[in-house]
Amino acid sequence: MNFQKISSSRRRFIQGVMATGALSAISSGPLISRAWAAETNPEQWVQSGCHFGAFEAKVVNGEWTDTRSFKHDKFPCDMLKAVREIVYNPSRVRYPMIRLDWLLKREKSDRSQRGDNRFVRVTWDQALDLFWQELERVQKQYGSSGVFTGFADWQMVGKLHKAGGAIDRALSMHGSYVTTVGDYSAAAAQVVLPHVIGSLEVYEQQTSLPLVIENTNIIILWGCDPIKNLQIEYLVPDHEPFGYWQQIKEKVTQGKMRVISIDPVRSKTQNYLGCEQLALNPQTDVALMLGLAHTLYSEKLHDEAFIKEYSVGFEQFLPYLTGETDKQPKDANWAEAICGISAEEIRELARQLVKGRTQFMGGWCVQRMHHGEQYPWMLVVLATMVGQIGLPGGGIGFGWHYNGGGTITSKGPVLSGLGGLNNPPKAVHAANFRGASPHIPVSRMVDCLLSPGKKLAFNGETLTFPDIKMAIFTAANPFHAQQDRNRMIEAWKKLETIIVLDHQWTASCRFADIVLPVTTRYERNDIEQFGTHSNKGLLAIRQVVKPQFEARHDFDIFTELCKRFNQNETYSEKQTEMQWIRRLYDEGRKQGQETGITMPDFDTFWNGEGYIEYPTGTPWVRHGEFRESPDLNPLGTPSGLIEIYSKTIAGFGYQDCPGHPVWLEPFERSHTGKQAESYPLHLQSCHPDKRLHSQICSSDNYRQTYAVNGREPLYINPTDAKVRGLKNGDIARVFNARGQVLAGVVISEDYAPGVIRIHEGAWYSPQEGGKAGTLCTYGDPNVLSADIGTSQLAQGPSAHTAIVQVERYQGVIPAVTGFGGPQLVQGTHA
Ligand SMILES: Nc1nc2c(c(=O)[nH]1)N[C@H]1C(S)=C(S)[C@@H](COP(=O)(O)OP(=O)(O)OC[C@H]3O[C@@H](n4cnc5c(=O)[nH]c(N)nc54)[C@H](O)[C@@H]3O)O[C@H]1N2
Ligand SMILES: Nc1nc2c(c(=O)[nH]1)N[C@H]1C(S)=C(S)[C@@H](COP(=O)(O)OP(=O)(O)OC[C@H]3O[C@@H](n4cnc5c(=O)[nH]c(N)nc54)[C@H](O)[C@@H]3O)O[C@H]1N2
Ligand SMILES: [Mo]
Repeated sequence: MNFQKISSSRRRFIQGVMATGALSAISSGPLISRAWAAETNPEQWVQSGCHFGAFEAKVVNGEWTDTRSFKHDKFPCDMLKAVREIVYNPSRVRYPMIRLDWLLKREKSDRSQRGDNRFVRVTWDQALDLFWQELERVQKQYGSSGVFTGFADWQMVGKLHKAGGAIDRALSMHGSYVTTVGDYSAAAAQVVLPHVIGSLEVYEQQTSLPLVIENTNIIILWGCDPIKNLQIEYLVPDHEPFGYWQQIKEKVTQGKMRVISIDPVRSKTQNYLGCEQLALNPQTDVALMLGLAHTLYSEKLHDEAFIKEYSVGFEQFLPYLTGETDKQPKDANWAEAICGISAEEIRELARQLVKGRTQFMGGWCVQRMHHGEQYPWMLVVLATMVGQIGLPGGGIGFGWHYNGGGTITSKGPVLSGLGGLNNPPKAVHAANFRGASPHIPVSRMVDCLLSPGKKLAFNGETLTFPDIKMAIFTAANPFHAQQDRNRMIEAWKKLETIIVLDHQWTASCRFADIVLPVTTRYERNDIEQFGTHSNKGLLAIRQVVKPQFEARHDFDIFTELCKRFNQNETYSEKQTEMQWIRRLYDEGRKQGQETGITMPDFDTFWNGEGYIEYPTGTPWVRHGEFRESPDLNPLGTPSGLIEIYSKTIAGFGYQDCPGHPVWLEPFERSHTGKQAESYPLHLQSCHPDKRLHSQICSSDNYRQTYAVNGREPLYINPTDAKVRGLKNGDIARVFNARGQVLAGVVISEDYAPGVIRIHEGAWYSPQEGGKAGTLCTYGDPNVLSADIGTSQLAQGPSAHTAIVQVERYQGVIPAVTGFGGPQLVQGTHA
């Protein structure tokens, strides 16, 4: 591959032409950072960090040439190989761009042209004038309900350069706007678990892994793949959990601990640990859990004393479990018919659960399904019946695969970051939502666009969908994240104006009207925690290379936008980038002093090693305080106890989410479920081993390390492949009534018959840009997923309720369309 050579020489050429084009509103300040010194220093290693870990970049004459992992990271992640390419790849957003027809006709543009990728390059001033004029027009014409900001939060790391903080701070000085509640990650669990166990659970620290290693006899990984998913964190990972998982692996090998993965697929974690598996049918977890609960109850193995002291509502749940209410006992035989695990295995597992110390580790994929609320709720009920919640190495947690769950949290200060203003000025436009809801559940966005004014039940509220006319996306790629691409393409036509801020030319950019180029993390200075839950230390994140092309920091873009309504100085507080970083550091240092933690002064930190490690904390047990004293440390539920039956939820009267957990058929299911005949395969769209969602998919060289024939891999069982005449490396067409994609076949015994996988985040690459129903040439699984809320309770995404058919692709194989920049149209300025 010599693309690197080509692109880097082209880059130098363009940089030469644009010598002063990349001016940012914030200068580097009076401090000379190592990164700025790079200009004069012909060769050096610069420390930086990202969601994949901390690292050092080799910079030669201002160009990033090599990457090595951070010396304090003992388990560096492979994806670091892809980060350099994020700066230098053909899909980089280079200049402010406006969609051709929008530039000519603004809000009256032909919206069916969205996706054809024809754009005109404009100056920053033109682009920001248009952005501001649109905000003004929409606020005046439609009020607050006309403007929507959706960001899914996977902005780059850094306390200062937070894309979400940057947009909120600016837009809230201009007016109000429709926002989102919940996220794609754990929407169902986030809504149901506070009713059941009093907190979100998903984003919280877990029992310290050393206590698990010491005390646990059986770990149940319930749809949970920590070895794959712990590679990335929301902040900079320290990858400490991998050391603990290595110890767990040793115990498994020595037969001193059992780990059972309940998963239709042999996960990366299972393969790493060499552990056991129960390969249940997809989407049938609640049936299996009920079978386990029924066995515990009928064999009198459940912990009656624990249930009595720490929970409410077992008596309301029991008649359902025993079949008193519906003549159907939810026993192991009943469960077998649904989940495919033999009744004997179910009974045996139930007995094992109470033999020693059992730690349930619940992942999130199973709640990203239709009726996704039932799985976390029923898992809490099962753990309650086992009776070990709050014991070291026992009980339940839903965050073991995320943000370094199970590390020991340090005693160090947690630095704040860019946020709202303390005393914000009066907004230019007063809030006026015209009777509509100011927020919508994030994955209901397309429903909202298609049916403004419609009512939506959500967690006991009734929301009215606002009539959104203008959407602004920053640090989000809705053309990856959102389900049912073809329905979404139609819904997008309802929007008069779409603005996207990104550094990669994603499908969301192709479907936008105004695209603004932002800098990557590696073109900014910042500070960030090393370890999200562990907060192990503090890391200087230094600028590796200067902003490329005309990219600007999110912060600077919004400072400039605020200039249009005279609030730029309020916005920036007249602080430069380095002044901000110093301020955030000094606040943390002060916080540290109050708790006896000594940190060097800022200059020593920044100009020195740029890394400090905090004193370690002490091991901790999740729900331990509650178990010790439920009266003094009640849960956040109405009763203060675990709610097996929730009066609150029962009171909402939702048929699709009654007062205690139940087995409910999803709207479609493989393995003898509904509609399995026409589309017999279950499609998993799990989180990728080699990406963070859609991020780094545009790193061309790295993508080639996993792509098959240039397409996203489709993992399939040998039997399913054979009956379809598929071989490794073939290009297959995957389809259902919602859409069709091409993908590259990988035959693997890891996949159970009837279960296939295409990882989420594969870039949407329409054969005919903008046309609903067209073939996706690369393999975006959200062309095939359904856009239906989990239930009236949480209205979360049901991405993993998807069945499909696969066939060998016949005919001329089309080129992949999704990568690279826009098609430049010249000289058509309105
Ligand atoms: N490498 C990497 N790590 C990541 C991310 C990433 O993009 N890349 N994203 C991060 C984010 S934002 C999130 S939200 C989390 C996501 O965390 P999760 O949603 O927990 O992760 P997934 O990998 O999608 O799925 C976990 C496991 O669920 C299993 N599973 C699928 N269907 C079923 C089923 O019907 N029953 C059972 N029992 N198991 C099933 C899958 O086979 C898989 O092994 O990961 C985080 N970590
Ligand atoms: N089928 C299916 N779909 C899913 C899921 C699934 O399991 N299956 N999982 C869902 C989950 S859990 C999640 S969290 C979502 C993730 O959905 P998203 O958060 O939309 O996914 P990302 O690919 O991380 O998109 C982030 C975008 O922000 C850009 N970006 C990064 N840093 C910055 C920055 O500092 N400034 C600006 N302006 N832009 C930046 C990146 O280049 C990228 O294009 O996807 C969801 N979609
Ligand atoms: Mo997520």
